[in-house]
Amino acid sequence: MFLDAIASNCRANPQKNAIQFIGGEAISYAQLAETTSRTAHFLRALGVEPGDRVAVQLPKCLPFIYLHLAAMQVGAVFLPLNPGYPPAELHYFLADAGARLLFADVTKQSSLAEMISSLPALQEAIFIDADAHWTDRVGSYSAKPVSLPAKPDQTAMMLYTSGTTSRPKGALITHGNLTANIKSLHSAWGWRADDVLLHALPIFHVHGLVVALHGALHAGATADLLPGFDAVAVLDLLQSRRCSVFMGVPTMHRRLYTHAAGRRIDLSHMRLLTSGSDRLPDDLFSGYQRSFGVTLLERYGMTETGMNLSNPLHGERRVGSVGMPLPGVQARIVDPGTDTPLPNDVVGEVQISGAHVFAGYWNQPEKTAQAFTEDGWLRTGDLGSRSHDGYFTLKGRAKDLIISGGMNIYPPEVELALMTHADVAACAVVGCPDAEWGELVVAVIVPKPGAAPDADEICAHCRDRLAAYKAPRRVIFAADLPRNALGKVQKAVLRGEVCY
Ligand code: MCA
Repeated sequence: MFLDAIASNCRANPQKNAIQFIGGEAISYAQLAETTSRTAHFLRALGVEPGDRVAVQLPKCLPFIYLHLAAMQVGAVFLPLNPGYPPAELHYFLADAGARLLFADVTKQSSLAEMISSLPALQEAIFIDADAHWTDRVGSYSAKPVSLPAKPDQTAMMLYTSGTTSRPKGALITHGNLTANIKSLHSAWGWRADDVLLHALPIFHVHGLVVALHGALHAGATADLLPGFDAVAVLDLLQSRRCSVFMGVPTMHRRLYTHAAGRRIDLSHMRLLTSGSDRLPDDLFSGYQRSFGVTLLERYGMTETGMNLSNPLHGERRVGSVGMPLPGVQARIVDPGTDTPLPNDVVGEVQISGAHVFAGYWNQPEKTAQAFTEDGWLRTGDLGSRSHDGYFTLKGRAKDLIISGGMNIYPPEVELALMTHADVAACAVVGCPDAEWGELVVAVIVPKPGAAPDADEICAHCRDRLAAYKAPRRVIFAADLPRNALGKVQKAVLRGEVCY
């Protein structure tokens, strides 16, 4: 299991740095093992049992990482939550998950107090100063690992993904899923113990947590953590020759490329630079080669699966393609109506199977059943084709989804928030192409008769209910929306009208 690999790295190289916060604290593998175990005993003392959901809404900090590993060590289900969720959104996740414990930032204590009191399953909310020494809090607990060895089919984490027709669903990721994914990436990307990962991603998503951080810890490598992404700092660190691996979303790579402003900056010492979470634009792929002397490795994953497809470490990294199935992953292109496999070069739905594919959605047997074909393949909802030599290319989405800065935003969620505004009679949310962000959220609003809503106020209304990244960047007022004969908004027509 993934946790066993970390434990063996701790035994093999206890003094080596596991995690180094740039400009801050560094911890060795021995300290990681010891404090994780103390945290696990702390959780046990709080009454956490296997299967309990332990929610964590913290910034990128060491306590987050200890709580993550410790929750998994005691067989609990780790539930990471975006620190940007306002109380209303957080309430939904905590209530839906039936979280037993919440760890949140001390600065949120007063704003969350009322919301927390309305959650019967939540036994305790613990507010943490992310900058304080975590060891002070857990130092009195045993440093011996809690011996509750995880079984492969036991849920390790629950990650919420939004739906096109429903509220967000908790995807259940098992210990077996995590292990399959990390072993596959270890071999495909050649992770090495002497790698140094420069980590600038958020750690509440699959990308930053499961692909990047787990990757480094599983390899016995060192993860250099930045609290957030800053193009100047990242480019300096990449040039410093200290790091060998960097993983980003296209918006990050765009900002690095823009910052280089045509200068030739040699990053060819980097062993691996990956791009994912959204499509990598062709001009960025070639611009990177020209400016930095490196070829980005584009790959494709999902919250429900972790990583599925990847361009090769050695061999052709094909522009516009997300590569081939990773070891242990099966991928096929099918007719989405019949689930029948299609020939090469024909566009259909990408479907995936393998030991890395999640166990289902929390408390949603119907949605789980809909997610899989009769013969057990996961329907990704992404459209793509496969070339004669096995490279997959994504061609669009069957689902109504916006990807902005690598974050998935489901228009129905934003529309639901907009519809609670007193002046909104009807609305539709679409993604418009944007060079930096990939897509930007644009809301088209039909005001109620006599109402004269203000665009800024509409955005503020959304931010009270949803994380800021989901709020519209542009609001357009219209007399009506283009609809088909059944009254359904024609989003493709709308995009044609409002995107420029
Ligand atoms: C920040 N803002 C955003 C986003 N991020 N708006 C839309 N989309 C976003 N992704 C808002 C902020 O709230 C702020 O609004 C304004 O944009 C400008 O913020 P800025 O400081 O420029 O942004 P940032 O803090 O630098 O963040 C940009 C970012 C970040 C670094 C690209 O979004 C990021 O870390 N993205 C990575 C997401 C990721 O890890 N995705 C993986 C999902 P205001 O100022 O008005 O408040 S997992 C996944 O997709 C699968 C499994 C996979 O394959 O990886």
